[in-house]
Amino acid sequence: MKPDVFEAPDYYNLDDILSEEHKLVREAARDWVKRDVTPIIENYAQKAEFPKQILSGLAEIGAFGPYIPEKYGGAGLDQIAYGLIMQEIERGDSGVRSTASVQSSLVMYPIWKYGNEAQRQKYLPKLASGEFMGAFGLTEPDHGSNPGGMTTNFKDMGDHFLLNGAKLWISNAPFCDIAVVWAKNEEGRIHGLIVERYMEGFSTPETHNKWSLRASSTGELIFQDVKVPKENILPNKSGLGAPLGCLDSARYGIAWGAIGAAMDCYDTALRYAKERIQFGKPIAGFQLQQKKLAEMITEITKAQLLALRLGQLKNENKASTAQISMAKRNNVEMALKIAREARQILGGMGITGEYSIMRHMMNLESVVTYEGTHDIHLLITGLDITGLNAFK
Ligand code: TGC
Ligand code: FAD
Repeated sequence: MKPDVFEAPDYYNLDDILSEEHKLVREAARDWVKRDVTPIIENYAQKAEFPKQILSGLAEIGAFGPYIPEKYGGAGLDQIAYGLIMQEIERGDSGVRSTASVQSSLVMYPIWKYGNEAQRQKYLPKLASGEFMGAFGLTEPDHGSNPGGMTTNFKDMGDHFLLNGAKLWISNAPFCDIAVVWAKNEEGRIHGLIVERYMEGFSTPETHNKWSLRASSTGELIFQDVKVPKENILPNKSGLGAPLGCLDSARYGIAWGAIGAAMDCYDTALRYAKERIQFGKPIAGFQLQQKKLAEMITEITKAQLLALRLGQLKNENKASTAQISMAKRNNVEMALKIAREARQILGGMGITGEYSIMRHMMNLESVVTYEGTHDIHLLITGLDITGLNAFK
């Protein structure tokens, strides 16, 4: 792969709005990605393997629990800093950002928000340091967009719960130490349970043959009469709103992360177009290539503004689910379109692993589907503005 000479575009001088802390956090993440991620990630993607050696680095830049209070080992940062970290990591690879998103927003967040103090003390510091890795089990083979239909269930056996069922498409599953698993009790009410790797009857087979997120480890969570101690239930929230609340936090991070992937594609294409000579001049001098590049920077700038404003709303606890959906949907589609256009600017070179664009493009095909598909987010906006539910 080519040396990492990335320069981040900031067409509307958004840095002027960021605090010194935001910029410091971002620079630390950016430097780490340049040093420890981009030199190795293509090779790991080709091998379809998650680079476990980067876990300690992710913890050091605050990617595990950026907004979780410091007393639990988190970085205690605000939502904009969280977004900037996700942006920088996804600039390197969406799969690496996935690992951080799941750990922070889908595992640490529910333990912090819905867990009791003993659970917070037991798990959060270890998750923040990367000593424990977590997975989030919501999706099932027959229930993806419609998680409320889940069939994974647990029975109260007096001194423990007995958990049965299966989850599919679970990031980090093959190497997780713990999983936050959503399952129905005998009354059909959804609860979160913390399942630990050592529990008998719990297995996590890896999902192979992915063309996307190849440097991220994806698998199943299978529960066959797993005895879960009663103290492992998350006591402070139940119902479908509990997992969906975690998704709000993760989707917000993705809205920022996708900008990182788009920036990397744009920066690569711009540099290539200025250097590549055809018909006696740089291809950047042809109007058709300028149209692509000008539209890319316009869309990146709009996405940056959307994410930044959403971050301000999140900091004030005012961001609605529908506002988050709009940003996730818009920014991921923006990144996917930019990856496709940037790939064309590189001509044949664009399909090789010499450049990051094709990997970003393939990764974004998962990002546009997970955490709520492109269609589902459109319907969330549709419901919000019309008051009419088009899901069912
Ligand atoms: P619906 O009837 O609308 O809602 C059920 C209850 O939940 C409440 N609620 C929310 N609460 C908190 N936050 C939200 N975002 C919420 N959205 C809804 C709602 O008020 C209601 O509460 P109550 O008290 O009245 O019961 O539910 P529905 O069954 O009609 O489904 C709605 C729908 C389709 C929008 C939702 O289920 C959905 O978002 N589906 C998409 C599923 C999804 O996003 N799965 C992601 C799995 S995790 C993942 O992909 C990780 S990828 C790895 C990585 O991040 O990198
Ligand atoms: P389906 O729900 O079957 O949807 C198929 C198509 O139908 C989509 O185009 C969808 O938009 C459309 N559709 C569905 N319902 C409607 C409707 N009402 N109206 C109109 N169109 C509709 N899940 C987890 O729980 N944890 C994870 O860590 C996790 N990681 C993932 C990692 C990867 C790489 C991938 C690919 C997925 C991951 N997921 C995870 C699962 C992900 O959230 C689901 O794939 C996603 O929610 C969509 O579910 P599905 O794949 O079952 O598609």
